[in-house]
Amino acid sequence: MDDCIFCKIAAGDIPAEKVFEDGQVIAFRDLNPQAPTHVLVIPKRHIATLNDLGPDDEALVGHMHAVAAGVAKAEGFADIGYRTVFNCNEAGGQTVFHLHLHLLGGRAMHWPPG
Ligand code: DGP
Repeated sequence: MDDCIFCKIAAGDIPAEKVFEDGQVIAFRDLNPQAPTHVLVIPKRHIATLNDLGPDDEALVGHMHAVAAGVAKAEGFADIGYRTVFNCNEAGGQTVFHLHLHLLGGRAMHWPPG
């Protein structure tokens, strides 16, 4: 998508601090971190929201979680704990309409979330 900021990050047209990349996904640090570690895991292929997943995307979503768990381990907080979040559409707090999994770690999380 020409006007998608995360597609531009995936293409390398906009810089981001990448922490992981493979053929399917990129993980990079959030511009506006909400925790000591705040990483976004995105598919390289444009998918707007969770509602736009197709039946063939289920493995991709599982892979995104596995990548987040790997980053949590690499960042040193896998055992103490962390949070992963998909925001979906406006009421869910989504502001960038390219699927992304938030990985938040390095502090205690609260429940319920705001
Ligand atoms: P959400 O509200 O779930 O759509 O989260 C979007 C996140 O994306 C938000 O935490 C800020 C982050 N973000 C927006 N633009 C950029 C950018 O250009 N670079 C990086 N690294 N993060 C961005």
